[in-house]
Amino acid sequence: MNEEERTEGTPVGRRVVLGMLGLGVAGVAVGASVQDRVSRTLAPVGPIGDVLPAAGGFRYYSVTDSVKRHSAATHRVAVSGLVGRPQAFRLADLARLPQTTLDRDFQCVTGWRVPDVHWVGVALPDLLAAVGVSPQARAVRFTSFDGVYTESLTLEQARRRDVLVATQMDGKPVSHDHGGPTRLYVAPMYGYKSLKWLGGIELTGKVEPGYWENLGYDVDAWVGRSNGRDDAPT
Ligand SMILES: Nc1nc2c(c(=O)[nH]1)N[C@H]1C(S)=C(S)[C@@H](COP(=O)(O)O)O[C@H]1N2
Ligand SMILES: [Mo]
Repeated sequence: MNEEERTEGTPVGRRVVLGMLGLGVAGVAVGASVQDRVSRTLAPVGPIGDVLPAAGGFRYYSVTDSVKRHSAATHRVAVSGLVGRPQAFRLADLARLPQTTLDRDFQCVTGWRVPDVHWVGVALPDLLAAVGVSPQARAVRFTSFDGVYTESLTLEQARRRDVLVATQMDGKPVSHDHGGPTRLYVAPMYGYKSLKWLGGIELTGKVEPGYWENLGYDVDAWVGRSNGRDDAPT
């Protein structure tokens, strides 16, 4: 898909050089923690790359040019629609709900994959239980405070325990560039389901296709099953 790759201040050339040198300490020089992981996992170019496993690093994706930062103190996730008790959850409210951890790969439909990412957050079924889902609800719609990106799940998918409102990634609060303070993490599906900058969760009567789904990608984006578009790059 045609997401813009954002390199967030570190020139790709520099990262490639660091990757070629194979420096685990590269991230120290780069500074930012997430950049650390990006640097360490960037596959070296050239012949060396051919003999090493294809270790994908995260790309930062955003369909919008810039996204307003939300502070951890004032950020809210509003749960609304077909629920008994609509509520805007602060991070402190989320922290009082049961916490779920998952160690899973993160896989973009375009082919890059980051192995074994450590996620912490509130399993979506626990959040849904806290607001009480109305009997008419069939689906969940997610909105980003970037103002553009949306996603959806059937209610059955949303009740899986490997779907999180993630607040931590690899031992730290989810960074702004990775969609913090709160992002969705849908472990069994391709990365485009894992909406960043999560601001709204609405229970609806039917699935409303999300941003990429309106551009032709599968609503059911299971990794390893029929997926993406027929002409999707691999
Ligand atoms: N709001 C928003 N969420 C998004 C996207 C986006 O462009 N905007 N891109 C999706 C895609 S295609 C992928 S692969 C992942 C990438 O997550 P990352 O930027 O943390 O690597 O975010 C997903 N969630
Ligand atoms: Mo993606």
